Amino acid sequence: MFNKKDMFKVLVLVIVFTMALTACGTAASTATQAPAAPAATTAAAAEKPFGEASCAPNCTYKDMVMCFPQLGAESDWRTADTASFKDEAAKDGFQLVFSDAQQKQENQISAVRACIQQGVSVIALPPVVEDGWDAVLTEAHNAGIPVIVVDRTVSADPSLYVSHIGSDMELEGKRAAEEFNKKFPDGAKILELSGTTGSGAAVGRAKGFREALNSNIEIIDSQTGNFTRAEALPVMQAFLQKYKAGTDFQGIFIHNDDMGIGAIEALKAAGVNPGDLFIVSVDGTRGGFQAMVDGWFQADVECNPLLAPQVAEMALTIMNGGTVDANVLTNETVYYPENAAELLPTRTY
Ligand code: GYE
Repeated sequence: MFNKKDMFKVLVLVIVFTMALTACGTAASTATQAPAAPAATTAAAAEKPFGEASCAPNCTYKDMVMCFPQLGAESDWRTADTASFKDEAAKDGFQLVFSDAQQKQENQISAVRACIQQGVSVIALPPVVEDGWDAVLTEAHNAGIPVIVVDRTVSADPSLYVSHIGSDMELEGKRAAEEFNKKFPDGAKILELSGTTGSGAAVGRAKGFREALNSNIEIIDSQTGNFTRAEALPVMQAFLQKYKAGTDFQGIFIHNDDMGIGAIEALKAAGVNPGDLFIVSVDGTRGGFQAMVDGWFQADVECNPLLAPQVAEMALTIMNGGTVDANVLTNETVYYPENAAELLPTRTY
């Protein structure tokens, strides 16, 4: 019925028809896919790492505004920590939004809220206490602002912040306990002067201390001195009213050097030679080293306040869309009176 010429015509027609259909199909599918485009954009946005800034992947420190709602100025450790952040900002050239919460959580929360309002690039939060951060961390998260928890820890869900950088407070407590275990193999009675109630530093140190302390060493009393010299002094005085140094207790675990210095003052004022007791402190500040040189502290567990270089580097990585570790712990040691005099001049805080 069909000759070759007709066959050719049919073939051409079929091809043309198919092409038209395909074109229509493409047009049609483009049309039907059009509403799907935003979905594709949403998917891409969801894949974007949390906290990535619009300058990514080329953000520099000049693009960074870091909020640092410091918790207070209660100790030499804190002073050094504040200086570390201010120096780092000056060195790197990022803007630091600094505030001092005077050890009050509500002040820190207000400072964080102000930073969210301001639209900072990152919040480095040193939480005064562990609990009560969920609401404000959620607000920061909803605003797309990454939070790095610095120094002390929070009890909030880890999905609400990007990372934690700081010391292993439990390990510090364990290290202190080991000093007592070595000193008192036959057991002893001791006191504890602890840090701010509910703070990650105090909770962690107390926990690690108790976990590692030999069962023949009894903590007969534990009171907070809120990490300050001024508050530790009356607490030590009250201890001395209740317990006789040397008889009722042979040692004191003190959660930071400032409280240790306050306690030494109280001991001396009461006519007790602090060197007759076994005192172990935490931080490793110049004041702590001096107390070892003077013979008052028998060991000082290091806690390093110079956290800003790591925090700044991590913040920039986050802004550039990079991945970071969820928990970065500081490498630390224990210092002893033996070489305290030699090391004191090298101490920067
Ligand atoms: O040990 C103490 C300061 O949170 C690790 O706070 C910090 C502690 C430090 O007041 O001196």
